[in-house]
Amino acid sequence: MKRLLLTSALPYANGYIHLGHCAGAYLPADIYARYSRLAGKNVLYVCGSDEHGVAITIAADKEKVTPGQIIDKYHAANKEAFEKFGMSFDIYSRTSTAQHHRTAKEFFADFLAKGLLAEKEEDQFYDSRANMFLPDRYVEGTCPNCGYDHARGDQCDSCGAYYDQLDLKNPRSLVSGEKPEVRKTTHWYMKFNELQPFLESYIESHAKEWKDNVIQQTRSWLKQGLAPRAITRDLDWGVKLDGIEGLPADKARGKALYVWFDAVLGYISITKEYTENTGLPDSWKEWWQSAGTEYIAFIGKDNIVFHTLIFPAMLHARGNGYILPENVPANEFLNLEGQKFSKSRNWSIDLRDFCTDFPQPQYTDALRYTLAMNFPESKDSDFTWKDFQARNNNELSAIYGNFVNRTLQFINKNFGGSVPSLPEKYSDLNEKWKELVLYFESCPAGTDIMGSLPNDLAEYFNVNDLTVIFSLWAGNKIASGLYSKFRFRDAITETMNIARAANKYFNDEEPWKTAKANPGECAKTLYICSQLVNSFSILFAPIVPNSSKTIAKFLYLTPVTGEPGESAPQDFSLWESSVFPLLRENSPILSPELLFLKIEDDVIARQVEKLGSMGAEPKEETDFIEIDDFKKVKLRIGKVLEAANLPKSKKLIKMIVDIGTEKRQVLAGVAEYYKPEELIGRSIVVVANLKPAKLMGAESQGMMLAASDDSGNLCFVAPERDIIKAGGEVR
Ligand code: B3M
Ligand code: ZN
Repeated sequence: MKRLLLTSALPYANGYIHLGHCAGAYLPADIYARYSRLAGKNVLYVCGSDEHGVAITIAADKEKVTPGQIIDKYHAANKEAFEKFGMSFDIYSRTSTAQHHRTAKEFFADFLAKGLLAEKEEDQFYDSRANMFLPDRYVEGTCPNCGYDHARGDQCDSCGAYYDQLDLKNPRSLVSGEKPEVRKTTHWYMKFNELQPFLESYIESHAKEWKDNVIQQTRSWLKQGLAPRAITRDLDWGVKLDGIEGLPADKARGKALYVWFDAVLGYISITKEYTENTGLPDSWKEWWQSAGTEYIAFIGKDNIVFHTLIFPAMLHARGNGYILPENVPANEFLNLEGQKFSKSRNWSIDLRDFCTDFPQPQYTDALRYTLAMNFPESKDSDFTWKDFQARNNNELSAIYGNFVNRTLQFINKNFGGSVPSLPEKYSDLNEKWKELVLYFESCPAGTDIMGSLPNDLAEYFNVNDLTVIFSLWAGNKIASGLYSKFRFRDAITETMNIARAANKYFNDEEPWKTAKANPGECAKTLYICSQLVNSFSILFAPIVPNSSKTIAKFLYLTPVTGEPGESAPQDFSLWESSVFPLLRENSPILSPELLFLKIEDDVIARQVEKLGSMGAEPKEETDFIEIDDFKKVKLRIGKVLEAANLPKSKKLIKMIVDIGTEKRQVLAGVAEYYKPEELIGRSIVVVANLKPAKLMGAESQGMMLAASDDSGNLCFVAPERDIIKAGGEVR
């Protein structure tokens, strides 16, 4: 049986998980894991907390505790919240374990021995009071471009300029407040450039199946060309470099691995922990080093290149038969009531707060369903409380819950609380049902399925029976196909459509009439309905597992919801078998309670009120300006005549630009995104009336417009057609 290895991005243990995280990398993976287990796959679903890097140390500074306290607090809280949310991890561990540190160091040592790491000396700010080098997020000062006084170490939040840390004016250490000195430090750079050809063919070999957003972003990185990247930091927190073979102790002192280098290896170290726990310590290799395993990495869009390029490069460079992700189905971002999630503005819903306010499992299900129906699969999407209410009341409750409830109520009232026994006429209904499904299976695409139905089946079933069994069979199949393409929203819509068909069946059969007029027919109807209820407990399990457990209780069955350790026979697809009748005649049925209670308006209103209650800032768009304000900025088309890297700067490119009336020297912080040669001859939009500024000793007589996003992409803004001469006005 094929093994399926699933991972979700390891969340930083520096804050609480919110619904945006859930919709990005966690719930899709859980739904997929549950679906795959139900479909008979041998699944291992691995996750854990990412506990290193400045994300952790900054949180510790802010809360005035140690990094160790930060990770313990948030690891425990997030683990618990995930459990309540029904995440079916096989293991949820963390990166602070000895196993993890060992694993990460092994990779580093291996790359060092293979000559894949280059040692480089560079200048960096050093806080002599705090005795530490200052990573970019730990310094602030005056922007060398616009003069903004709280610019970060490598980037100005006010004007967007990128610069070298050392160009910052009046630098201040955020640790001690002192002016840092400049010291030399050594770092190890991984030669990702040497792996470019391999990565190109890896990515292109998957270009057809992978999602568009994932392929586009990855290709654009490859197009820029991969550069060597520093994989170490001067940091007192993380995987330390001590005790690594081939690395002298004095060089290792004070250094830790860059968090991304160790974090992705967490997937492997946590798998090792899992197999150790099961008593087969070596069997992690079956998951990571065997062609019989398919590996899927679930993430949010801000983590794409780390999973499509960096991690695959590391796995490939390590050799040893390590497998690579077969797919990286990254989601876009979920917004909340039309705005970005923001903890500082209290514009967020933390999972643990949700679980406190809605402790009953049916609401967890309603949240899972609502998030899933709004997954940002191909573009950013939105969660609103109103939608949550509507999805619960109008879909889960009114369609799915209603069908389950009316069926089981009816059986309790009219059939003494057990699956109706079939009358003589329908004694072979199970056989005929199977024949019918086999017939559906045998029809080539495009067949008029009902029109060419064999006579015996057409006479045996009435048109309502045929329609509902067909809906079950087709919905099951279509949903499977959609799940395997990671199209969860559509898969779930299909599933709900089967429940819609089931309600229609109940209505059309009018069992309340046949109960007296034709009891045999009534028994058949409710027999079929009870089979559907049971099948729904399987088909809805990946999405709303708690409801499936409740149905199992009504039917006196052991619940099977795609969780680890459930005793399903290996290689048996319960999912596929759910198109057949599985419940036996006369098996007992409990008098049901409602699966989903309606959610009232006041409950929703209270939640909406909570949002932003700690002083939300106005939305970005509401900060209007007058047209005359805009006109103050003179935008012109500039043609790049010359371009060269500015000596001693990693980020700046110096260009001579023709803006029609004159030639200007313009500096732009884009060296990480463009090669100078690429820019010569291009038309780019220039701010022509910006005061000249000095950057690294050179004068910049203008600014070029560029666009950037949260994923680290940046590109120039250029006219859509190259027909405008230099000097052309942009309005
Ligand atoms: N912790 C970043 C994040 O939480 C990072 C992911 C690591 S995946 C190996 O978005
Ligand atoms: Zn600035």
